[in-house]
Amino acid sequence: MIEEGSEGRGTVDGGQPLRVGVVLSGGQASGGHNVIAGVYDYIKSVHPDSELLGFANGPKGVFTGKYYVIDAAFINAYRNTGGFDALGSGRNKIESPEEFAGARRVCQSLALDGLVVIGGDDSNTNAAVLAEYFAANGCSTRVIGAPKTIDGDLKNDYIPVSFGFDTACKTYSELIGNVMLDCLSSQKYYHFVRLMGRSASHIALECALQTRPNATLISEEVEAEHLSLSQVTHSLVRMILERAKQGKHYGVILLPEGIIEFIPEFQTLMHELNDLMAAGVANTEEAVMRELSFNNRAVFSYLPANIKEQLLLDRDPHGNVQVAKIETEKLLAGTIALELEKIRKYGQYAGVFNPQFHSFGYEGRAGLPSGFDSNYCYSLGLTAGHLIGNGLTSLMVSITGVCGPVEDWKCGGVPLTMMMNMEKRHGKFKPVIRKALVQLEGKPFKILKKRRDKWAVEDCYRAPGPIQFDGPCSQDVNLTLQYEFLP
Ligand code: FBP
Repeated sequence: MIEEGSEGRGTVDGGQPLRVGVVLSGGQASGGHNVIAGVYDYIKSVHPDSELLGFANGPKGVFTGKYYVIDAAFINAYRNTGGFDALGSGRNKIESPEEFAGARRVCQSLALDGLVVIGGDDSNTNAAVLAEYFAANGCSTRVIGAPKTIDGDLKNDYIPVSFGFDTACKTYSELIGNVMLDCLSSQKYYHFVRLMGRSASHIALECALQTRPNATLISEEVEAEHLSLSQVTHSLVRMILERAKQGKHYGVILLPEGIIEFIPEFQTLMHELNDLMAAGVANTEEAVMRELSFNNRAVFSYLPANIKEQLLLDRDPHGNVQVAKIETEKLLAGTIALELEKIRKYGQYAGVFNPQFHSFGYEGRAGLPSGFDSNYCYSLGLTAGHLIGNGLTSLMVSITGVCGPVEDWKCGGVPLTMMMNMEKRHGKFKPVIRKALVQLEGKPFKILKKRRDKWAVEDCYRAPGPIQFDGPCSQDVNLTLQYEFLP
């Protein structure tokens, strides 16, 4: 429990001890422990009496005052490890007036000079609101965000990448490469691999560039071209027929978990479902069927029972649909099988379509951080410490130049409010940090587009193998960053 204490001392870099809190927020991402280690090393370098407190189990730990004191033995046991198990994480947010007041009381009582929120877009949105609240209510605790999420969608001109993306993509690419070699050996299955990434398709795109599958669906392209489920199905069926002509009844297809929200008919349906659930309509099939508009009811009623159930799962505390639980790969394989059977009746297909399903998500969020994520996270922590030590608040740590040697990286902070736009959450428009989706004009997608026709029919599979922690490849950054930032 918290002890009563004085106000934050407002120390700046200059030799006085600092008291800082850290909190891990949202989904796990490899490297989080190194952020904490960076903050620890920084504040101890300022003064040996500086203290680091780690709030337990996400933002709830902040307003309830549940924390650990982080000493050298504690942090040394977690340096360069994956997971968020040092403190635990949580998707809870600081939302109600009581929770804001609780957070202020805790931070003031602990005399915190700063609070480092290690989180994604939603957690950093929360950090921005908290920083404003503290400033407006006489609390001198500075709030600094560190960009975390495997999804890779927290990026902009100042934030080249969120931590965890590099490790997650390398982990999934190893698994996909293994599946590809298995597929090529037996030549009897179509493997559907659903990859994590709530909205943006950065993970699917990076894994495709790494492994060269026969097909990759990119949600942003599906949305831009208004492709319906039936059009997406037809494009995959064309690829399957083309391969069948060569006697190939196998292949590997990647899809991002968020794709369902980008297919126009589902987008409209899910928006209405979100609004209904925010308005208190029960999340049962009967209840929503009574309330849905005509077109959405038609789409919903034709869905298989498992997909209906998955679409009705509770939204997360930030109002997001839990796409990680929706088995879109099974929906797609079902529509493909139906289409192939129709074509078979016309005598134009005599193949066998045997789908196998994989969903790679949680296994990529807590592995040992890649060389890049280890260095990046440690630098994020050191920089967060510096920003707090220099009296700054409401910033996200910004490190640029990350494709070059670490010695040349440029470290600083960027205002959290600069990254915000209005989005509908729980049925209401709110300011939130803008998600960075895959840019269809960007180099990574253009490279995929240029190469994918060849990959569709030929077997150009690449199995990159496990993450390297030593040797010449250990510091390689992912291809997305390389294509975006290197000539
Ligand atoms: P963050 O944005 O909090 O980093 O989480 C991202 C993510 O891993 C998504 O890719 C995935 O859809 C979601 O978390 C899964 O959430 P949960 O861990 O609550 O099942």
